[in-house]
Amino acid sequence: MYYDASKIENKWQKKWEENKVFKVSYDKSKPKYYCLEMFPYPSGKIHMGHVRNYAIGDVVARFKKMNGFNVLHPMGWDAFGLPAENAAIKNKIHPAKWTYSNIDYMRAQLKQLGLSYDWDRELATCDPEYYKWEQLVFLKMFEKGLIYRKKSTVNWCEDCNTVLANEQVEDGRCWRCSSNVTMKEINGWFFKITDYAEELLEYTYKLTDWPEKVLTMQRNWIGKSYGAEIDFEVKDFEQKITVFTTRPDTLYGATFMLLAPEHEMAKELIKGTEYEEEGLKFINSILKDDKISRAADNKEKKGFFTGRYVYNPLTKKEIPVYIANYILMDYGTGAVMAVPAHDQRDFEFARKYNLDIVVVINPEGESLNPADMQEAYTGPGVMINSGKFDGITNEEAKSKITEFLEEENIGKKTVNYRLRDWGISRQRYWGAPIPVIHCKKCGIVPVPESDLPVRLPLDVEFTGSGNPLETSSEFKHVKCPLCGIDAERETDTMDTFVESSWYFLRYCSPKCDTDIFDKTEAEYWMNVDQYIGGVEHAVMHLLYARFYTKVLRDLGFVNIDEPFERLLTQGMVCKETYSCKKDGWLFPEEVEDGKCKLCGGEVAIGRVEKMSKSKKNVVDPDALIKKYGADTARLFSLFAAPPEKDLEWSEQGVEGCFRFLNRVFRLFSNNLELIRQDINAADDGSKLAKEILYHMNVTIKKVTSDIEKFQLNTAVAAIMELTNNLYLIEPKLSTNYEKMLFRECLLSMVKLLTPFTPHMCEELWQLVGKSGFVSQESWPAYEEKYTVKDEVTLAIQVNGKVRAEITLPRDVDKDTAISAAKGNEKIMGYLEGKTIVKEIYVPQKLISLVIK
Ligand code: OVT
Ligand code: ZN
Repeated sequence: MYYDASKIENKWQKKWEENKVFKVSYDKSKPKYYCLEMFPYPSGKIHMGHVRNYAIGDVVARFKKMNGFNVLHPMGWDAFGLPAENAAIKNKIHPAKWTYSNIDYMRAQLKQLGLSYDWDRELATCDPEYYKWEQLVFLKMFEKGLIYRKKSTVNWCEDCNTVLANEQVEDGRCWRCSSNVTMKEINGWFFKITDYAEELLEYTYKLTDWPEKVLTMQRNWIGKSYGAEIDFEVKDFEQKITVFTTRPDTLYGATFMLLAPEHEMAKELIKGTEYEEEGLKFINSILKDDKISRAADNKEKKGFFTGRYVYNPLTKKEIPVYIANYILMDYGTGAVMAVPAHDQRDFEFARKYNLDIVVVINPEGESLNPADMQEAYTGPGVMINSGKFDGITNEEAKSKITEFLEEENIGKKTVNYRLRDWGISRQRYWGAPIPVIHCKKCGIVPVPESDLPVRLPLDVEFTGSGNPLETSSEFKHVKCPLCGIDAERETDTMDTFVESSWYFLRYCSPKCDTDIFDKTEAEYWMNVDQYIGGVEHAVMHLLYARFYTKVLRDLGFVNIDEPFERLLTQGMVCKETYSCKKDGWLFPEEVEDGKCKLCGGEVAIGRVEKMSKSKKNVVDPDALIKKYGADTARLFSLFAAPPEKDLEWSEQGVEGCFRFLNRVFRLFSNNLELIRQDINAADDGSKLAKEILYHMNVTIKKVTSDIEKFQLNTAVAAIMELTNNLYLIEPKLSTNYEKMLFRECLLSMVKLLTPFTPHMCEELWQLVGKSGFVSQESWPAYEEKYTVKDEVTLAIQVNGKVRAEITLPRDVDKDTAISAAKGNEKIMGYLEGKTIVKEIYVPQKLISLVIK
């Protein structure tokens, strides 16, 4: 009998499925636990990142189930998105077909991993039965004023006649045709997430079981800042320009003003002047650049003088107005008071265009001279050159100057957020259609609820040019629901992050066809008790899901404020890379004796990097499972590193896990006779029995608390240690009582291992003659009293040197300990012919004898 992983795994996967072992249903009488892993994009095949994510989730789900919880552990598919459409263009396969065949393949892979999902709850977001509810929510949000349309700039490829997602722009060129990407203004739909900025921020302080790192990232993304809005009058011009600044303390140092090229006043100020022609050229040239590179710190600062001046409201001086590439409309008002002495980018700009630099804050005990400054001074200090505010600290000046501006009616205190509204429009086919109709007479008309879902048409061409939805006349041409004239359906689809913003709610009652979800069931299951996924979703997905949950709450669909109680962000799966000068990245099999097999050149053993196809350091889960089995794949993913840390792939590590499972299997098969009999013996006071009790209880205690703390790697290590100890104990077994405890310990060990390597554990459970599934057994209990060893090993010193060790009862008294030490054979040798002058006993540590 040997450990035949693939046979065992197929057998138990089938049995779990046949017996619906992981099916769950709403049951108010039981405590619930909702364990959720981020659902995958059906991109083709699973990768090791998935294996790790889902193995971690499975340990938690199985552990909670064995602890008596009614565990909701669902799985589904984040099925819309660009890859399906790219495949359609490249391989002439319909996105739906591509997606569903990937789902079939990946579902089979996940089943091979033995994950404890309730597959009856599986959903795919591209199913109209799913997205129709999203369309309903869209209508409700629209009605409530939470959705609006506005113009925004997108990446545009002229040749493909299409909008490009950021990831489709490679070095400023189109991924498909390599022509230059330009920026274009188009209309799109926006969710008013900014309405929730304050609440989203506030709750980051209440999510106590989220990683602090993620909370910080969310807070930075929301980016709340206090500051002031200040009006600047324009010389010889009607309109004022309002700036937002977080540094009102530096207002006296504002020596010029900068406008974003998009700012409405940029064109206004130059209209009809000698600056107009060149100015427009400048604006257009900047708008071609994407915003990220425009605002990059190392980007050259470019400006255009408008010929206009504004008055600094405090110094009353005329200061020039420039249009500048690095000013964006996204923050504040798109107009900036430039303070070169105290802002680095403004400093660089001032130096380049020879503009005044006026210091208004001196560092404590220092006096800055603009001519000598190498960079802006952005630290704290004492005010100068600031009229009546001289001499106070700049922190004080912040509020004092703001108050003054309010009194004088030239400014006001404001709160600003970095967070922008969520642009959800995609000019794409493979997404949930936005349920509105454009009518020449009535304007924007929501699709009547009774007409939902607005289904994606299937008669669409994928040429790579334009939005495929535009080519479906059946889809596009409709009658206006209000007035009946010919109208056009909206052809934008929604960002896939909309689907992933509420799938966890749909899992509560995925088949419900009368509502977005069954309210009673959602109330029972929510919140998600444990959410697990990659840290790349720390900001957008998690923020969107939190926002959408709050929106659903305010629309009366749910009664919760936050979706995810506890969050675990897992680390990356990484592996060593290889490369040579000539051929670049190499597959490990292209390397032999440190040389490249292709060119014979020297191979550089590269850094450990996140697995990726391009770096050729990928390990394919299929191959791994084929060679070692799913239990080994799972165990390695869990054992090799703590979940939140990066995991470095190691073939030896995998081998080690495989050997361990074989060792466990052998321990059972070697002792089959013993463990199959139900021994019942009374405590015979045996020492070995105590040892078994100790190891068993200590391990149960450690594994239990480790899993609760997500220290899954150390939990596995504890079980490995137990295995070693049982191997040492086994040959010493003699009394019936010892055998009984040994058997009990083995049974507990199977249970402890079940969340990690469930297939082998089911097999062992059956092997020892148990019926039913160990997956449905209850978690082993331990008794605290057995977790303290009642014997301790003490060192015996003679004249300060350790000469022997002795094992004695933990609570042994001094006299007994010392006479036991004197009676020790080795020690007796040292004592011969000498006199003891001092006897010291340090309980549980040592006995020290001083002799002469
Ligand atoms: C894998 C994790 C993900 C996520 C989950 C699903 C990868 C961690 C990064 N549908 C969305 C999604 O992310 C989720 C939705 C809720 C928004 C690697 C990558 C390298 C592994 C690799 C190997 C070979 C080739 C390529 C990569 N990661 N760690 N290691 N879907 O399908 O992408 O964060 O929690 O599982 O991922 S998903
Ligand atoms: Zn109409």
